[in-house]
Amino acid sequence: MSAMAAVQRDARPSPSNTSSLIQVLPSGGACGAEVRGVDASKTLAPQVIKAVRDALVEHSVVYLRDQDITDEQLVAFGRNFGDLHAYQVTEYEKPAHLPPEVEMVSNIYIDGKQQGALGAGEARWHTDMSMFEFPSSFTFLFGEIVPESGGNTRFSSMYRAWDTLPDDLKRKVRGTYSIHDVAFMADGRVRPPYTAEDVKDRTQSPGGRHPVVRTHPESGREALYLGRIGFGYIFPYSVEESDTLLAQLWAHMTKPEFIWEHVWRKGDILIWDNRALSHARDALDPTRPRQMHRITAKGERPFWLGNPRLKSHAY
Ligand SMILES: O=C(O)CCC(=O)C(=O)O
Ligand SMILES: [Fe+2]
Repeated sequence: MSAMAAVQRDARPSPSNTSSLIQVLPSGGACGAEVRGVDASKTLAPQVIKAVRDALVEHSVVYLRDQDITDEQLVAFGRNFGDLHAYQVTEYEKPAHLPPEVEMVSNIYIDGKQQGALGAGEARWHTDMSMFEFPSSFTFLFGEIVPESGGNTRFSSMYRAWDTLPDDLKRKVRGTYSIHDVAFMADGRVRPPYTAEDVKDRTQSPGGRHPVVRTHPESGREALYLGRIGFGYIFPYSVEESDTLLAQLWAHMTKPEFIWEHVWRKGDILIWDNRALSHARDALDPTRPRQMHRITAKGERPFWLGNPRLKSHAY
C-alpha cells in the first residue's frame, strides 16, 4: 500500500452544523470540510460570513462547490475575510484585465506565454507567503479549468503535527524560531535580485523570522510552523543540527494521518488557513489544462503565547 492510500479524500459525513445559515460537512480527516449554502458571487450577510469563517477556523480548509464568479466578485468575497494582498508577479505576464489582487495558477501556455504561476511544476510542502513578516492568513483558489484527474491539493494539519510530535522534538523546538527563506525559489535557485552572497551564511539568510511553534490567533491552539520543505534554519542550532531537526520535523508533518486531499471540480472555491496547515501539489500533466484564480488575505505577524519574549516579538 502506498503511503498516500491512507490519505483522507472525500467528505462522507453527516453535517456537524445544520444551522439554517450554512451547512458544514467535515471530511472526517485531520482537516477539511465542505460548506454548502453559500453563493460567493453575492453580497453575504455578516452572520453567513461569520459562519463560514468559524467553519474555516474549525476545519482549517473548506470548499464551496458549483460557484460561478467573476474576478471582481472573488475579490469582494475575499475582502470579507481580511485585507487582500496585491500581487507583483514576475513569473508570467499577468493579463491586464485582472484586478491587482488576483493571481493566476495555471499550466496553460498561449503563444508560448505562461498564463499563471507554477506551470505544470510540483509545489512541494509549504505555507503561503511566510517569507514575509506578515504572511497570508487565508488563500482562496477558484477552479476555472479543472482536469478530469490529477492536480489534487493536499493539506496537512499543523495542529495534529504539533500535538503528536515526540516529546524530545517538542523540547528541542518549543520557543525557537526559524528563517523562512525569501532568497530561494522553489527549485532551489537564488531568486533575483538576491545573489549567492546573500545566502552564503544560512543563519543570516533574508526572509521571515517566525516561531516554530505558533499560537493560532483565532483558535488559540498551537501549531507547527515552517516555511517550505527543503529550506529554512532553526535558531539557535548549528546549521547541521538545524538541518537534522528540519528533516525530522518535515518527515513528521507530512505523515498521511495528518493529511486531507482536495479533489477538484470546476467551480470549486477552496479556502485554507495558512496558520494551521502546510499544503502541496504534485506536478501536473502539462497536456491537461488546469487554471485557478487565486487571492490571499493578509495575516498577522505569527506569535507564540507560550513565551512572553516571543509574544512581544523581541526576536
Ligand atoms: O495549485 C494548487 O493546487 C496549489 C498551489 C499553491 O500552492 C498555492 O496556490 O498556494
Ligand atoms: Fe501555496
